[in-house]
Amino acid sequence: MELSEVTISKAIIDDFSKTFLDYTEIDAGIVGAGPSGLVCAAYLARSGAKVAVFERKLSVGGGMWGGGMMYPRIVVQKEALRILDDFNIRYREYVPGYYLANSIEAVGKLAAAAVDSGAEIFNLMSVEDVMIRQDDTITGLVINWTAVEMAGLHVDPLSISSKVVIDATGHDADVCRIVQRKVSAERLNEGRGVVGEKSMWADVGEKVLLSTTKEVYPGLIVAGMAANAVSGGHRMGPIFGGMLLSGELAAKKAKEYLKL
Ligand code: 48H
Ligand code: FE2
Repeated sequence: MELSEVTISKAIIDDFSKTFLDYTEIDAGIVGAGPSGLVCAAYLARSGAKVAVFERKLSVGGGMWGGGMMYPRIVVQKEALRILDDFNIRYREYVPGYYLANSIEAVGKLAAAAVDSGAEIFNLMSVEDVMIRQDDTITGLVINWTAVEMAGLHVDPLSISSKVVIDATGHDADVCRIVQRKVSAERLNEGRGVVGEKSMWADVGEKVLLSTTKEVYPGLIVAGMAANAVSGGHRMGPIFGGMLLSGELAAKKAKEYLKL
């Protein structure tokens, strides 16, 4: 059989265009495909939600690939081992209470779990705005190609309707900052707005994630490092149990919001 370049092109354009069209209306829009966003996507999609993850970069995985200072290893604490088990990520005990995993294996398996569960990942797309209706509820995301943003081109974005939005954008807490600009700090995060993250303190930073992971504005749930950035939680360095648990908790809160 002689291969046709045009058939290859048609296959790609046809399938992606149909998928993109289908995902203009979704249950949950997750912004950021770092560890918290991927875990959230996997658990939400498992419960039957129509889930899309929008990732600015070419690669998924956010800050997990690089482990600690480019040593591709992550540390995970006992409380989060069940999530590693769930996604078949291998680990070993280093000293009591500290478990080591390969950061490259972890990203690969988290991404596979999200996709296997039915979540659709859109890479190379940046969320640049949100839709908010009169009743102060987020109703969707405004997206554009990252390449447009990088080239500084004046190209208008497209919009996706989403019943719930999860900000999993890491240190920048991008979506929360957008909402703060578009409404006001007093209407976000129980009147506190985006506080900004505090200095390194792994123990406190990890533990507080379970309370900073929450709905900060109607229809907007914040997860992972963004959760601590919004509520003034400490950073924690390359220990990732909190990111995994926060992604799981964000999925639970989104499920409640969606009444699933
Ligand atoms: C589309 C966007 C946008 C946008 C950003 O940084 P991440 O890995 O986020 P988490 O919270 O899942 O994990 C944090 C972890 O990696 C980390 O940095 C830790 C534990 N740090 C501790 C410390 O002390 O430093 O991933 C966020 C993803 C990235 O891939 C971004 O490209 C993406 O979100 N993103 N995608 N539209 N507007 N903004
Ligand atoms: Fe970080």
